[in-house]
Amino acid sequence: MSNLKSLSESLINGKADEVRRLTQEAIEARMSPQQILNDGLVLGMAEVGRRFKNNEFYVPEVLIAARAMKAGMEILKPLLSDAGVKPAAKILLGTVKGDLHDIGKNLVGMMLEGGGFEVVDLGVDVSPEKYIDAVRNNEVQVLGMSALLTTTMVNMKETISALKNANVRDQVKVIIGGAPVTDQYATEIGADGYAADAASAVDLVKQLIG
Ligand code: B1M
Repeated sequence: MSNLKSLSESLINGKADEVRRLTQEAIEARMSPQQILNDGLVLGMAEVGRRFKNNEFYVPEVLIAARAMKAGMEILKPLLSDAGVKPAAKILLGTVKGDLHDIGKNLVGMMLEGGGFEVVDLGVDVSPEKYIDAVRNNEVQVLGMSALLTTTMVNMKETISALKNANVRDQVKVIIGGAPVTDQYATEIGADGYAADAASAVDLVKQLIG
């Protein structure tokens, strides 16, 4: 157990090499990949999320911790699929049409992966048509849109209308976020939820897929 505590702590401190080494050690000690994921990596990432929410951590610390998480996940991923461990849900993520800001979206993606979800990242400048194709071609439970510009947040509404017209709106829960976006806007455009930051996005997804 103490090994997994060290693993969590190394992740929180963004020490990718340590995370890699301790993940390998935990595997060699015959711990299950799921236990290493949940009690080591995910636990550490949850603490990173908590600190970020409380302004104890800022964007650079979160990105460094997320990189350390990825280092551990690279080793665990093949073992998890061998063990048949399914991600809690699959989530589509993108920055809406006309918008090239992706730092926040990437952070949200990393935190979601840290929370045990599978993320399909569509990138930036994602048109409604691209979202629709992705919903049709992937078995996803949640569709997440990010926007940083007041001029592009309207494309969230456009996307939701397009999803309805394509008869795929009911297949996914839609969540939105980004600096100019609000809870009220989410309600107004018929999204299922809004998250103010990456850690809240993880909580929101957990709540929505119950
Ligand atoms: Co731009 N930019 N930018 N920019 N840029 C802003 C957003 C701006 C507020 C700066 C300003 O004027 N003060 C302003 C928007 C004004 C407005 O619309 N109200 C602005 C502008 C005007 C522009 C251009 C139009 C500038 C120009 O060319 N004249 C242009 C537009 C390009 C385009 O998109 N078409 C532009 C370009 C750029 C760069 C390319 C230079 C660069 C982006 C690089 C990149 O992303 N790869 C950039 C940057 C870096 C910024 C600022 C400085 C920082 C944004 C950022 O990354 N924040 C920004 C000013 C600012 O915010 N201080 C600004 C850090 C990030 C972690 O936070 O993205 O808010 P954020 O994400 C948070 C939450 O919002 C939330 O969680 C994240 C983590 O906590 N969240 C979600 C985000 N998405 C979510 C999705 C969810 C849930 C939560 O669910 C799906």
